[in-house]
Amino acid sequence: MKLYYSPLACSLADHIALLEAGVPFERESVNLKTKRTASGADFNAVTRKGYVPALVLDSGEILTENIAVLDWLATEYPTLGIPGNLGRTRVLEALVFISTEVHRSFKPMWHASSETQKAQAKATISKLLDILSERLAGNYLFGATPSVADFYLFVMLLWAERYDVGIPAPFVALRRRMASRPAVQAAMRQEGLISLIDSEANAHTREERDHVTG
Ligand SMILES: N[C@@H](CCC(=O)N[C@@H](CS)C(=O)NCC(=O)O)C(=O)O
Repeated sequence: MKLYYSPLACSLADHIALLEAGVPFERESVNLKTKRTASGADFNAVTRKGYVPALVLDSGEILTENIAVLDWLATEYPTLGIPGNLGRTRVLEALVFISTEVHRSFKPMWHASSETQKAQAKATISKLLDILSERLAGNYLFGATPSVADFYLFVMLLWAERYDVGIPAPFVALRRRMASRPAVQAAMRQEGLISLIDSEANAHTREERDHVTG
């Protein structure tokens, strides 16, 4: 398996998922402006869509679209999903909300937009994250362990921090919790992003220690 990704792009969710699953995979970064991969290949030849994530399966088939890639990963490696009757549907429901509502709402932040449009986008994202936080069922969206939906959400929470978007308090805690996970730290290190979460991960470790010893 090979993941095409770009640092801090939505493909970080898939990168984390692969590391959480503990499966062997290759990865190659893509310059999204030039559409060249790190080895100099033409990324448009991998997928004409020209965007990440793209996951090349061992069969040679190529999966694109984050919802589909994350759903495939959770089906293939069930620890990345949630069990039960409606388990897969609930994860899909969250993935679709994160992709088509939250992710899409960030677009004015990196396209030429007025300050008013950016302020409107921030208010929309805060409201959407607020709605999503209402379904938090434990330490993570669906309970005690994270699913692929949490990995995608985590990327949105990193973007929120970068663009100064207000997020609900439970998601500040979730971002910290995620930042302290070894797979998340490994993915961030591999993408050259570890400095973004150093303080969060340390804060979480401090909280845990104070909780245990306090
Ligand atoms: N519909 C795609 C969109 C993915 C997407 O927006 N990828 C961004 C990074 S987060 C990208 O590669 N943008 C570069 C481009 O579109 O040229 C999906 O949901 O996977």
